[in-house]
Amino acid sequence: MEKTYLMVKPDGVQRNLIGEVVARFEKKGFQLVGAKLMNIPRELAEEHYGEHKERPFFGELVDFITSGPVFAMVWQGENVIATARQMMGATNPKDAAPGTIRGEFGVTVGKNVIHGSDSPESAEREIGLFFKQEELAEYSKLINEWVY
Ligand code: RTP
Ligand code: MG
Repeated sequence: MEKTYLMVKPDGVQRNLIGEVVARFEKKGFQLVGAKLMNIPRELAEEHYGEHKERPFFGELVDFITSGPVFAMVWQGENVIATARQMMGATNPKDAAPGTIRGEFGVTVGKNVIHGSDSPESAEREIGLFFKQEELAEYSKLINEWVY
């Protein structure tokens, strides 16, 4: 089953949006397989956002993501990577469609509430950065026949 890495960013945690975000993915029909509240060490943040190392906002991005606890999660389900990105909305909340997480709860691109892996390669890499294999749960009945 496809898996993705999702994370409520420090702004979302401070604004008490963890439950709202989790509820959306649960109600959609995806399964939570790993979750933890944590502070991201600076080196991990730099590695996670390594693709943006040369961008002018890199320092700010790392400062922000390490500024308070994040809620790190792994979710699974059919097409969960792409569907989660759609449910999150565009990177900049001003362009995010109404009904999406960033469209409903964000205002600025820097504080856009949630992170989600953007490809199967990113998902595998990011899950590996944030979770050990034994931190991921397995469901004995993987398929909910009322969803699939
Ligand atoms: P994310 O990685 O956080 O899920 O967001 P994304 O794929 O939609 O966007 P990405 O291009 O990967 O950018 C990562 C995060 O960097 C911040 N950003 N700031 N100041 C700026 O112009 C700017 N551009 C991007 C955003 O918080 C974005 O989520
Ligand atoms: Mg990204």
